[in-house]
Amino acid sequence: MAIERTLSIIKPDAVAKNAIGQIVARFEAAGLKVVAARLVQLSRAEAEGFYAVHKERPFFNDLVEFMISGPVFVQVLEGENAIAKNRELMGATNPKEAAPGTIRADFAESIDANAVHGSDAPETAAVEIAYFFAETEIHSR
Ligand code: RTP
Ligand code: MG
Repeated sequence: MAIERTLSIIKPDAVAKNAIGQIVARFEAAGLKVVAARLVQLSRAEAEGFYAVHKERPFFNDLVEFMISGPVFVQVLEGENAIAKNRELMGATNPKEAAPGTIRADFAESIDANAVHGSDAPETAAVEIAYFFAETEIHSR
């Protein structure tokens, strides 16, 4: 299986709950390595740019407001099948539908405040990683 990289964001709700460490521990326990990380307060323009694919969706403004409501923890995760593995660990977008034991089932409150983001495909992972990190800031090991 291919070694992949994916962008993970621990969203403002989970950061505010002091759950960064618990969530990162789940990634590490599943064999994903944190190869880059930074705590960042997104500007409105940065959040709008990151979620530009959702610009026309009815939830776009709420999503941007939420993503700038406090600092987020952005990371690059690396490992076998990292994109799908991360999505599996995250659980469904709506925490009410997320499987027991997933991050969203355990840490998310609502479809808006849903604890984590994860890239959904290799192409989006590459774009999202480059949105936050220079190649010199990513340390495979
Ligand atoms: P993410 O991009 O954050 O990893 O989440 P996702 O792939 O599971 O969901 P996506 O469809 O990409 O939507 C991005 C984020 O927008 C919010 N959302 N709200 N109110 C709604 O119907 C609705 N749908 C999506 C969620 O916070 C979701 O994570
Ligand atoms: Mg998405």
